[in-house]
Amino acid sequence: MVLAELGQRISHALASMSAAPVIDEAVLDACLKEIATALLQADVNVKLVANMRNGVKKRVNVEQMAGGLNKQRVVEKAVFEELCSMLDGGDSKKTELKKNKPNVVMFVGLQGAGKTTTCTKYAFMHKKKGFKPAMVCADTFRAGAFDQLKQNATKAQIPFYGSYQETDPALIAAQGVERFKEEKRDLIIVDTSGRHKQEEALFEEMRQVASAVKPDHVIFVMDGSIGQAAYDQAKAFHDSVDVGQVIITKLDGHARGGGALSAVAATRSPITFIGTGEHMHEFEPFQTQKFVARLLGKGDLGGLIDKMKDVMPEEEQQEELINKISKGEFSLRIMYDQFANIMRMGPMSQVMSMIPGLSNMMMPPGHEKESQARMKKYMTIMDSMTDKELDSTSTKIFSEESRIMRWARGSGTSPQEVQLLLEEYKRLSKAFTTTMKGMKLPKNLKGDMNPRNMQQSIAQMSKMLPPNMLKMMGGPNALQNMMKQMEGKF
Ligand SMILES: Nc1nc2c(ncn2[C@@H]2O[C@H](COP(=O)(O)OP(=O)(O)O)[C@@H](O)[C@H]2O)c(=O)[nH]1
Ligand SMILES: [Mg+2]
Repeated sequence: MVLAELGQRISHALASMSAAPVIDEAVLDACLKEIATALLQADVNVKLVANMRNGVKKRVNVEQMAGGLNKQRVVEKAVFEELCSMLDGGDSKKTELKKNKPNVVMFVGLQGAGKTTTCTKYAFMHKKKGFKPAMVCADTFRAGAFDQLKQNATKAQIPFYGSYQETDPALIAAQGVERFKEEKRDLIIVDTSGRHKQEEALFEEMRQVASAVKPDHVIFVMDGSIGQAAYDQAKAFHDSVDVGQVIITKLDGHARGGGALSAVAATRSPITFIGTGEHMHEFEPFQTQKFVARLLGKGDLGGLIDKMKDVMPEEEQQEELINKISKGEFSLRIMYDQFANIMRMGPMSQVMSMIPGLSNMMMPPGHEKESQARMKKYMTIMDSMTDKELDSTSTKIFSEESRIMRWARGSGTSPQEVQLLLEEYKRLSKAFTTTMKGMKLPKNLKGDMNPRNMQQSIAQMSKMLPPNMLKMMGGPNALQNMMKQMEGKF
């Protein structure tokens, strides 16, 4: 069962309970039974489910409770809190990195779990926070492992270490860590190998690498969609090396909610981050309450805002940008940056799924992929332009054949495709300069988000979205409705 479905079923159970004329012991039991079944089918460990059921019953005393509405709230709250405590992996302070000392972080997990990808995301995120990360490839098992790490690290501009000849993972790991300690790197990430299944050879290797590098942190990376196997797998890794935190990957796809819950229970360690896609920025800190709220269909406005804030340029740049655009100076570079922003936000469906009430109204699948592919192509063409061309605000540059040929050649596209870019540019330029005229900056984007100005900000942000994106979200009216809904919910 996918995460969204689990959430729906729990919400359904709660809703049918509150529809009952009186909430008594029997009604509560029926509701808890439905929730328990949903959790079991979502691969949550049997024992955890039993605990959760007992936990709710302990918190809720049906006899002593007042009227119906209140009862429903009390039960809802108890379920919410029990789910949160299921995900509580103990002290999260222990997972923090120290400044000004080399932090050695070792990643473990089965093959294909997403270790190498996650190492890069983790390194990249900490680099943005001011750390000096480096990556060591201690995977000598999988052919091409070093090349993959090298490629990822290069893309993220992070130093790396590895070897094509050496076959002893512990030795490479030790050499790499030593090298980067000498180079005063303060976050040294050790990527290890995996196997397709849990086998002793892998755990022995993990013990050897761990004793060679003495990691400050061991992170267990788990594919969010592995199902009932999660508990045993997490426990097996926890028993071999000192796992202190969990990262769940592929929560963008058909991930089951239960795996996350089970991994926490098995390792008694918190989930610190989640992977929500293949790209470097598709990585977010794990927040228990948000996760559970999302699971229960309460939406995740906070997450959406964080994401928007993350991709919004700094305030001054923003001001400059708006000034330029309202004066009609919409250059290709501005268009490029806008595309990059949209790409960084991930597929629209992902953003939309965070908006309450909208999760079920997704666009037909494939739609956003298409438009992303198109944007990527346009960006490639723009990559082969000179700075002067990018900063130009005139469409005249598109009338010179030699220029068009150069861009097409440089980007591996055809002159026709360059023409399409021109059309898009003209359209966006017009749309942007008209909408932006007289627009005020969403000042409160930066400050505290209370529900009222959150709504305003989203309204204003929507104006800054390219029109095709707005269309994808259902047009201005749909957006208006959405905000009304939000007002009701928060
Ligand atoms: N959709 C999605 N794919 C992911 C995510 N994390 C990793 N992957 C993909 O999973 C595959 C295996 O990842 P890799 O990092 O090589 O796994 P490793 O064997 O554990 O090092 C690759 O195709 C990744 O692009 C994620 O969060 N979402
Ligand atoms: Mg790998």
